[in-house]
Amino acid sequence: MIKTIEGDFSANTARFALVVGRFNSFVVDSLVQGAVDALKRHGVSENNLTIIRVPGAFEIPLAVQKAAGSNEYDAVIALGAVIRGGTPHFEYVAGECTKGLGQVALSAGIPVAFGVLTVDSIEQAIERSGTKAGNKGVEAALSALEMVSLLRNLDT
Ligand code: INI
Repeated sequence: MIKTIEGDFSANTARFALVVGRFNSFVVDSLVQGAVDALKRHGVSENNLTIIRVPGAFEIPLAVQKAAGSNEYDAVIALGAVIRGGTPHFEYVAGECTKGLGQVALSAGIPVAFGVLTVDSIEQAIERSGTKAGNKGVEAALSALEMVSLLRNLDT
């Protein structure tokens, strides 16, 4: 028989930090709303949710690293939106945010969920923040919840 180890959505006493970029807040607010709603619908209490706000996506990795190292949380959910403009700025912000979060995710010791949109247009951002392409905040929150449970199952 094949042994399978996986997580589920039952870790609803876990504590979550949501690290949120303020930039493009009209989109990011919907990601936050989706993430909070998803966690609450799975039984997570608002008392176990902390929102940490940073200026933009570039600042997200450092705040995630600090939150992950604080022993206050069981998982960290990064939420932001980088929308391509007419300048190369997008590439740098999106690249550094993604690279930084990848590094933090491996060293954090707790799950770090990636809910940062990197898109070409405002339309794509809207599509991925609660309209026809779902809500990346919901996805990130559910993956954090599942990963908390998986790590517990891997530890035992
Ligand atoms: N920050 C974002 O979160 N999204 C963006 O689309 C964005 N663009 O395109 O400029 C952005 N820039 C700000 C950046 O994250 C930093 O806050 C800023 O450079 C100060 O360090």
